[in-house]
Amino acid sequence: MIQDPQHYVTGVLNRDSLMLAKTITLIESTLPAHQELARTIVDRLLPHTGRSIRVGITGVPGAGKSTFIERFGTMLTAQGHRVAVLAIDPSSSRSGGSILGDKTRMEKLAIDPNAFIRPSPSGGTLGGVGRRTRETLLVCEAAGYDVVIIETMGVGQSETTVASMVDFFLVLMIAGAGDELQGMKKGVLEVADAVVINKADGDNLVRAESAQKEYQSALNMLMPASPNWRPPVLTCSAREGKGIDAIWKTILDHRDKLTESGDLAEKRKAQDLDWMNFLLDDGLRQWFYASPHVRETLPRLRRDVEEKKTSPAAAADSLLAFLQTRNGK
Ligand SMILES: Nc1nc2c(ncn2[C@@H]2O[C@H](COP(=O)(O)OP(=O)(O)OP(=O)(O)O)[C@@H](O)[C@H]2O)c(=O)[nH]1
Ligand SMILES: [Mg+2]
Repeated sequence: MIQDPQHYVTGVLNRDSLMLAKTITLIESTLPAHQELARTIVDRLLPHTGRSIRVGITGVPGAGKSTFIERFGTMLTAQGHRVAVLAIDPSSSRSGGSILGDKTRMEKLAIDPNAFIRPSPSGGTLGGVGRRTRETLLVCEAAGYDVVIIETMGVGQSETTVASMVDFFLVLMIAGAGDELQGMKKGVLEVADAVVINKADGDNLVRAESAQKEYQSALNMLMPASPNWRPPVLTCSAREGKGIDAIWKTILDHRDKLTESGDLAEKRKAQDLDWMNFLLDDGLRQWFYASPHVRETLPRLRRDVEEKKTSPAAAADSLLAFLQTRNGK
């Protein structure tokens, strides 16, 4: 393992994909020495970041994310773009080894010299996933990828994590999915910049079009995040390659409108501040619970509350007050 951060920085800026991959490995490492090295590298690359279109894609398993990204990505590289695909909890974590499956579903993109595909390990806390993915996104931008796609499965909480780091959040749906999907929809629709009904082909075309109408009226009832953008509902067939170009046009249209209005710059600023706040909260909490006094006192206080020797509020106050007198002076 090379220790000199500049070695990685130069490699990434020279668009050396091996050095890019090595840098991401450092970012993903749990070893403190690697994390420190990664932080220095990311800091030095920071002036070279921010110039990509950041697109988040979510959808339930089987919605067609991989098939869609293959079509979408190859269309973009054919137009001269350089595309990075980062996948949070890819199928590999469920079925143990379908990175191979994904590579076959993205077979053209996987060997495209202008594309970079990186499944990222999904383990650990949501904060950990957020950090790794954010830093990987920045490093990809420094390596000259001008479209960065972050894919996540539409289950659990990772979709809000992804929505909080992209410019455009696309929700891929299919017509006639079961109750499970209905559950996911609500929260996720609120952060969608567009909803796309995939598999609008063959026997499914009519159902996809009626789903489009349903989703559009559901979306119309929500308060848009920006007065300058009303999230549209589109249909596509990733398998047949239909409607893919219209989705890209929508993303560009969104970018133009929000750049002009200043909303995009504001959105990115707010995302950075939110992330800093999250890190502060997270750091404070970790520091608090790791302090010897808290570790020593907390079990006793818990018992006292259980046995009604003290009230929950008094127990919490006594611990917080202790830290105040100790560190507030
Ligand atoms: N008819 C039709 N089938 C599609 C389309 N897109 C994807 N499929 C099929 O749907 C299945 C799932 O597609 P994937 O691309 O693997 O879906 P995914 O969302 O990546 O799934 P996970 O990785 O498991 O979350 C595959 O059998 C695809 O061939 C489409 O536009 N039309
Ligand atoms: Mg997939």
